[in-house]
Amino acid sequence: MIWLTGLKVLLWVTLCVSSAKEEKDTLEVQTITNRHITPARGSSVKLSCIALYDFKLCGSLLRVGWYNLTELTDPRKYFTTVNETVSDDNRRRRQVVTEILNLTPEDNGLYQCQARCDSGETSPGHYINITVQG
Ligand SMILES: *[C@@H]1O[C@H](CO)[C@@H](O)[C@H](O)[C@H]1NC(C)=O
Ligand SMILES: *[C@@H]1O[C@H](CO)[C@@H](O)[C@H](O)[C@H]1NC(C)=O
Ligand SMILES: CC(=O)N[C@H]1CO[C@H](CO)[C@@H](O)[C@@H]1O
Repeated sequence: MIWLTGLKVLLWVTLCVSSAKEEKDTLEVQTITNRHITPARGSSVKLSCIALYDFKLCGSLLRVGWYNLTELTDPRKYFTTVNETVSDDNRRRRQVVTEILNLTPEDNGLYQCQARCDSGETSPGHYINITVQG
């Protein structure tokens, strides 16, 4: 029962988030990597994005990460580095680079950088299509 309640809350939050209007002032995601990349089998590739956000409006719990169907977190397969710089009083710039190691055709697919503010504001970057060669 507790789990079901949690799921309902999660769905509700997701609906609220998807209907929330994007405001560039609060949060903006820039995807650095090209839209279509064709790395060689066995090589690695870096997916890079930058979230520019207003610290006061967005909140300190901004989550930024690379996703396929789920967030890319398996440490044997994905190596992620994050760094953050402060531009002025309220503006921050967080760069997230996820390296996909030892590419195989199973890694073919669409990847997206997603950012979410503590306030519920979200901003997805454009999709990256990976097609492994060989
Ligand atoms: C942030 O991380 C990126 C990717 O690893 C790196 O190129 C950049 O130099 C880093 N910036 C700072 C300020 O450390
Ligand atoms: C990704 O690129 C490949 C090769 O160009 C293409 O066949 C495939 O349809 C693309 N996938 C998507 C989802 O756009
Ligand atoms: C490695 C991986 O999870 N690949 C999936 C990425 O997403 C596409 C759909 O866009 C799936 O078909 C892949 O299986």
